[in-house]
Amino acid sequence: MTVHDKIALTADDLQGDISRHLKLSIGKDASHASLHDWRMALSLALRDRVVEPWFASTRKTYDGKHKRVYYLSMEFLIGRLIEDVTINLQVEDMAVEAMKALGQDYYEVVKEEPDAALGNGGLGRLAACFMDSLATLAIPAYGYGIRYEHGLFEQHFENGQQTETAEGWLAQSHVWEFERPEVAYKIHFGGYVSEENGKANWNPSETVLASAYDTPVVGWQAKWANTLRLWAAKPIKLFDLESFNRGDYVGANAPERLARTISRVLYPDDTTTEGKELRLKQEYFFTSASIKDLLRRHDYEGYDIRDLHDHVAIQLNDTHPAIAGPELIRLLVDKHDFSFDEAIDMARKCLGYTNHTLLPEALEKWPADLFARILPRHYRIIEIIQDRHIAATGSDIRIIEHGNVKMGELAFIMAHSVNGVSALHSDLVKETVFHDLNAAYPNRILNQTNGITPRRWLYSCNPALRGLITDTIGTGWESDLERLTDLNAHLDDASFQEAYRAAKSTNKDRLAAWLQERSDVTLDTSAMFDIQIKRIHEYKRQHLNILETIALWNDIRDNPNGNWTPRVKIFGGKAAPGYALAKSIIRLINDVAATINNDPITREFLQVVYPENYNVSMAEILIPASDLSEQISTAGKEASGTGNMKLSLNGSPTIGTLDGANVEIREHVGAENFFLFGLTAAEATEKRKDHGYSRRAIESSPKLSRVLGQIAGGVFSNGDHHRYSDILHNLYEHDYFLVSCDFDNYFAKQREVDAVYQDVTRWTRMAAANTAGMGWFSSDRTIRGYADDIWGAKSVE
Ligand code: HBZ
Repeated sequence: MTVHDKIALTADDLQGDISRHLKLSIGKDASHASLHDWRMALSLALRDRVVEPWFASTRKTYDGKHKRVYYLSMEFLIGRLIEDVTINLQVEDMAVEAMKALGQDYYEVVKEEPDAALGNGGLGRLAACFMDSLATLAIPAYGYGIRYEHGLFEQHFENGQQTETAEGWLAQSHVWEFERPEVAYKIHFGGYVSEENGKANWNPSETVLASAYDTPVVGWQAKWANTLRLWAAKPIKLFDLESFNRGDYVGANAPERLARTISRVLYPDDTTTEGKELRLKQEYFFTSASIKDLLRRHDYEGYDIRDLHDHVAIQLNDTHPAIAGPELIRLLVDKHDFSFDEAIDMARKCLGYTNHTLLPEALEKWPADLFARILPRHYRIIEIIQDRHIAATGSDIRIIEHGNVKMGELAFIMAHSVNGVSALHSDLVKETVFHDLNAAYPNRILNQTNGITPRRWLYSCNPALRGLITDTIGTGWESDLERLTDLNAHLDDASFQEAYRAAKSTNKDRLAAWLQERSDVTLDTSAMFDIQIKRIHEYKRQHLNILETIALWNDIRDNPNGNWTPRVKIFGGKAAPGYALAKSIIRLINDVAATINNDPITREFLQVVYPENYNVSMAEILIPASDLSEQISTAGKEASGTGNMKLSLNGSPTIGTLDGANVEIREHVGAENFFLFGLTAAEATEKRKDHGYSRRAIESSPKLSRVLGQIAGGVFSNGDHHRYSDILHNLYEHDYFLVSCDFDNYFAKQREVDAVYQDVTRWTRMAAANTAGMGWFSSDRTIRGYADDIWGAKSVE
């Protein structure tokens, strides 16, 4: 049976469904329908086809009594859904045909869909890739998160500086979801705890409703579908009629406003903690609703609460849902007569915790008094967890310390398994942040190197390369990505190489056309497209890249007749609104772009572009068009990276440090196909002990000294000597991220890149070897690892 038989679909059917939805669901006549209306109609017609596999999966899980995975994440960065669904259902051609018959361009309609940007970066996108793989592998699973009214802010540049405006994806109806008004839980905050008949009784001061919205997530070829259940906060009482009748119309709406605030905005907070009360409430809100929901399902299916761990695996995506431990214990003790020891033991059997960062400032901590005020019962439970932990292990690691509740320690102690997200990161987790807890609980830490879904990050975003791969090695690689190694036999084949280059140039043309239309910027598509796309952060070192760009510009100006390799440096990414230094880096990039792009001497060799508002949809255009992938973080600081995987898979060799998953990428694609530079993690740690290292490194590098002198001299800031004093001061006096120490090495490696790029055959071989070597980085492999090593969950065949 083909996937089309299974979902009973032909292009005619689809066309009929679209017309029917346009008329009956949207209430529009074809002659008056807008692009938006057509999108709604197409989406609804596609959604119809997801429902059958979705129901079938639910039934099979229920009938087979299969264990379910619950993936708790503050973020799901899913992006657009139309193509995701047409591709998983394998109906893209049909959709194109059906829309054409209706006088519409499918691709225009696709572009009209706003991104569901319910995440900041890697962590949120990883959750979305995991949902795709869980469905593809037919592992019964729920993703649980928050239905933010406003996703990640929109980024604009004003005079080169980042400004932010609210994102509004829910301003129009989100047709992919099903509202579940009957699935709602009361979530409490504040108040006090009393004792009744020896039982604790929480008397909260504030209560909101968590109301469920379900989006089906269909896997490859519609074999299986799971649910993404997002919680929206609503008031328990919609409206204060008493106030209204008194004429207090604003006051009448207060209950609604207060409750809604909880699911109003995504914290625009990549890697630094935000010590806000509202954020703690958000975390408890969605975690509590999710735990209550899975307990209700367990009970509904007639299972004994004492067997919970046989049916339920809960994964914590970072510490944001770490309150799951105390919440589950609370419900087991206060509502189900478990003893504390029994409840702690049960919670631990159900919970796994994934760590995504070593940066101390990113490990969540809450002021103990705030925590105790908002969650008084949980605070007491955490004290008990801590006591039992100390009694059982003799460890002197505490969860509550120096007036803070430390969520990393809580998550670690409450989970049966703690994992890092790349081999290097997991080793560093053992050696650094959780050194002592690792000693207290040996073997608890393991590694699951991140992965990416090849359906979205190759098949969907790169039709040109998809076609070549299938022509060369046949189908099947989409769900068995390691089959890409079959490409190795063709790497030196001239016709394969030519076709590989043709695919890349199609993608570069597509990017150039997009940029021309969007920002009236013209790209030289014969130049190397050198791309750095990720959140802006000191440790990711976009400033290293832009400093190198300035040094290259200097060299070209000094010798305009040299044999230069034309490059377009492309940046994409947002800075957290409160992160001043990251914002300065953005401004510097834009200032440098303005200067360099207007230099007639260097223009044909060097261009810098930075399209505003980088998001998933933009990544889908940039990644396939990339020639060179910049993965230049300070070694030891990037937990894994996943953009590095997407770029390499799409035929873009990496220039990078031995950091995060770069280490494993290099092993898989071959050291000869990777441009390595920079200090190692161990060398970086040593270097920091070497007092005055940055100033010395700068003074011993004529190129870097010249560049920093130009910035200080106002070359890129209209003579303003102070605009970048924050960056300069940091580099000279502190430079924790070792930009100065890695600069010369990076510059030299870039010149090696230039030379290799001119050797077209060699470069093509390298690029294709990257594609061929990246099969292991499919998130299908990652999810199998979690299922086997952590969840004890099985694929339903
Ligand atoms: O998680 C990222 C890591 O930096 C990256 O190396 C890794 O590949 C990826 C997936 O494992 N971490 C994040 O994206 N973190 C956040 O976005 C974040 C969001 C809110 C916070 C803290 C971190 O409060």
